[in-house]
Amino acid sequence: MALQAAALLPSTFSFSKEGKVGASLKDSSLFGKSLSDQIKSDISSSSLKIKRAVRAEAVITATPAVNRATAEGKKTLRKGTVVITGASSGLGLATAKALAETGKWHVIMACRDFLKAERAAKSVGMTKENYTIMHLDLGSLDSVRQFVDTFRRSGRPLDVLVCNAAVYLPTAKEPTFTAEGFELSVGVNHLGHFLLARSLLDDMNQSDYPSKRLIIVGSITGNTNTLAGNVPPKASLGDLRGLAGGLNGLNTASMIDGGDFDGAKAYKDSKVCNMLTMQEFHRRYHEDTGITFASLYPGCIATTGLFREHIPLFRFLFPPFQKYVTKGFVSEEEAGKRLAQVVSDPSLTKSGVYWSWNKDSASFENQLSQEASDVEKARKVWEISEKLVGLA
Ligand code: LMG
Ligand code: NDP
Ligand code: PMR
Repeated sequence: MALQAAALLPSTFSFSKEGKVGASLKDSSLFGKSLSDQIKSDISSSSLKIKRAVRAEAVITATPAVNRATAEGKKTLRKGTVVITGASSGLGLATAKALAETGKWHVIMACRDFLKAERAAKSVGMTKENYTIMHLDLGSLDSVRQFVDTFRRSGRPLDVLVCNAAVYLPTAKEPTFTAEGFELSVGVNHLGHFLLARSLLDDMNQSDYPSKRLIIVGSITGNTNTLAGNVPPKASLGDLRGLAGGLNGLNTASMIDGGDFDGAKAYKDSKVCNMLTMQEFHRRYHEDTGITFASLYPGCIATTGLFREHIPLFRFLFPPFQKYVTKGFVSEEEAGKRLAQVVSDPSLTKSGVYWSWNKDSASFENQLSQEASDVEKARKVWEISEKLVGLA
């Protein structure tokens, strides 16, 4: 499917590839210094602005102008390109729809099931010029690498990446594994996205779009500073011994903390990794790239496919429970609008932030739990993850 999809795309390979190699993150002098030296709080915003202006100038010579002059001489923003993983259902689909219908975005739906994605896009009324489906199975690192290659060959710039796809396996008694042998929940939700985001950062850095963003979907249930995060089993990464061992369940545990397999905990742990990863990206790259790194909890979207593996009684009771008891329920449509705001709203450009929404659907910067904001743990998760996915 991926190859078929790639074959249909315009072949601007040599141009875009040259451009990308020329300005690669690794090659850039901006990235010459040690990455662990990135945490600097005392940089004045004016020096940042100058840096960005210089960079923007450098990029504009290599890529098409971001603003197109209209007849009246007014500048309009070109259409942005956003990649959304898991856009074939639930939050991802609702976000794809919300962005596509503004006419300001071309959505790359990065999905493991091509036909399901096509049907989903049609079912919500998305029109052909506003989306492209590209194959991505986050449970296979080869597939992630192939996706990156297919995307590059499309010749499109990358302006925003949304890491949204996830699996939740609350009833599984035994762990299942990705192609590389990582426990599936952490393998798909965290490690697949980690490789994807790291690989595409370079591409995003070269885009001339004025507000580039990397968004990772987090959750309240990974945050133990909330009631929802205290429903057992609670997230906890421990000393990361299972992750360091590769989560293969053979010579090492399948759980990050080294404990026995628990599907609900594995999911919550993976969300903690997502939120830690977003902050580590921020610390390492925000200052030099100007890219916004953010995560969010869009509300409890109790009707999505996320709960497909749960028992029928749970699926029946969960939506009314969230609607009438916790009042944390949001519809897929509302949640999609929230994530679309994080993608494109001019007021949500702050980096390193975890967004949530209040009862009136107004966004606010929320507090992460102690573990989900642990700087040292974020660095360790990053370093172990880059070894596991073959980046270090
Ligand atoms: C694990 O169970 C599962 O084992 C795992 O597979 C995975 O799903 C994981 O986090 C996900 O959860 C943990 C367990 C917590 O959660 C439960 O599902 C227990 C629900 C027990 C609720 C008691 C209410 C009894 C009412 C009967 C009707 C069914 C209602 C179902 C509600 C839908 C599901 C949310 O188990 C515990 O350890 C128990 C401790 C829980 C306490 C929390 C305390 C708070 C109190 C508050 C109020 C709410 C009342 C709920 C009433 C709901 C009525 C619709
Ligand atoms: P859905 O199950 O509806 O959507 C998940 C998407 O991920 C699907 O498109 C699914 O594809 C895709 N996916 C699963 N595995 C893979 C894989 N190996 N490779 C590529 N794509 C894959 O769930 P939601 O919309 O609820 O979840 C979206 C995000 O929102 C998740 O990150 C979740 O953690 C988060 N979230 C959800 C909440 C909720 O209440 N629902 C609350 C807080 C956060 P396919 O269609 O083929 O199955
Ligand atoms: Mg939870 C008090 C508010 C609240 C909120 C906002 C959520 C969100 N939940 C809340 C409370 C409770 N939940 C309470 C009091 C209970 C015990 C009755 C409870 C139970 C519960 C279960 C069994 N909740 C769940 C489950 C799941 O299987 C879901 C889960 O943990 O998946 C990992 C879940 C969720 N509750 C939420 C949200 C957003 C979920 C979906 C999980 C996610 O995507 O993070």
